[in-house]
Amino acid sequence: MIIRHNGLILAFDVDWDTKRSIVFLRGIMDLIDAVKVGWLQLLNIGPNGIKELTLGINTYFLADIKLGDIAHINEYVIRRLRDLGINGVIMHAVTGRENLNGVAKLSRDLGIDIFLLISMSSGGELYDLNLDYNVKLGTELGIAGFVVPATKPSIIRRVRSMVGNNYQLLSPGVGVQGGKPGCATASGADFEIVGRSIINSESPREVTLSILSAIKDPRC
Ligand code: O7M
Repeated sequence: MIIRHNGLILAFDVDWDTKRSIVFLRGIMDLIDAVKVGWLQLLNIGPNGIKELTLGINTYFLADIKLGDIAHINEYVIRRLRDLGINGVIMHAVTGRENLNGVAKLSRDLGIDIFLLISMSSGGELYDLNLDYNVKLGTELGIAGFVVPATKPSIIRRVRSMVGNNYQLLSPGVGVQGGKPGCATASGADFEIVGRSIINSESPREVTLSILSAIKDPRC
């Protein structure tokens, strides 16, 4: 479970080296609740670089590789990510129960949170056609929460009404993709996920503060 202080997760989609990454993160760490890393880190600084980040910055690290393979591969990846200091992992719901069952149990045993992707901020029409099925699947698997798009507030409201307060809802698509800061929170999300609006800004701290003020007084 991600501890909520601010309601904001940084999508850290950068190809920077670890030194530059750590300096940047230290500048805004007090404003964000978790750092989402993924393919950009894996392909640029590699697993050892990710480990350096998780050792260098004291926060919750969410791995977004949208994992979605057969059970045996999923389980290997989860174990390796745990060794790198990762706390939570985003997985595709679309692979179905058989591929998710074992990994959900393994993750609980290892203390890793699974967040299931059940809709997408762009496209994702097959997900949206099967929303109820995937939400129910997630609740039966005993995962930590769901990824729901800030660009589709009606989906956030629907998922929140289905799962109550027992699951965390993480919402990407804020800013560059069109989601208005604060709207996902107003619709029922626990965390808004923001990347480029912060990372590409000349003054990341000021932008982050203005997003936080929208999250504190959430509306669409
Ligand atoms: O704020 P952005 O648009 O620069 O970044 C959005 C991040 O959220 C980026 O890291 C995407 O991979 C991720 N994301 C989406 O944009 N849309 C989705 O439907 C799902 C995700 C995702 O899984 O984020 C947790």
